[in-house]
Amino acid sequence: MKKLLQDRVIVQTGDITSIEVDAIVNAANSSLMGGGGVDGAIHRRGGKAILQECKEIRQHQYPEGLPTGKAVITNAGKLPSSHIIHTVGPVWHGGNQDEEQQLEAAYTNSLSVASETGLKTVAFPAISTGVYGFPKSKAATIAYQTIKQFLNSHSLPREVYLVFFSSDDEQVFLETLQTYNLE
Ligand code: AR6
Repeated sequence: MKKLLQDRVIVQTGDITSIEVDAIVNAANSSLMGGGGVDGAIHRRGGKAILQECKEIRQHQYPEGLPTGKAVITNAGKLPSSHIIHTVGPVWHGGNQDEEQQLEAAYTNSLSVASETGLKTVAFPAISTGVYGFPKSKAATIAYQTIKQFLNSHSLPREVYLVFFSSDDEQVFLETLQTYNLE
């Protein structure tokens, strides 16, 4: 575990579905109907109430699906966190299809939803770095710089947790920050 940015960013390894924060972020897909990876784990452990609210959002707000880079908030069902912020990261196609800007948007829009809802603590998984194939080191740079920029101009959320599923992934993230002198 490591704290950065005057302790407002906490980097750790673990299962994000076990974390008690105001909101955990879901690396969802546009359907908002669940899937594999962290999305599957959240819906499995959180139960039906989350899916029910996702269905309502699809019906009333996003009939075509949640566009890549956008974010919406729901209840967290049986999970220990209070809310879920669902966002859709980009699928990695090699880097020439706006993937970097879309990943940045996924982080910024998730943080904006948290801030507007008055949330103090938010936990992110490494969006797009699993099934969607975004290179981990590149994603680390974008995630950290985007969060840093947001926190510099907003008092909420007060703390952002970056939760990696393996200590190897946490290491890649921390080494990337060191390599590019981003801390
Ligand atoms: N806690 C923390 N991190 C996790 C967990 C967990 N419980 N489970 C996986 N990760 P992914 P994506 C890490 O594939 O790349 C789904 O099918 C994982 O090791 O969950 O954005 C959705 O429905 C990786 O580092 O999300 C979409 O269709 C990171 O979370 C698609 O996958 C993201 O991996 C989204 O793909």
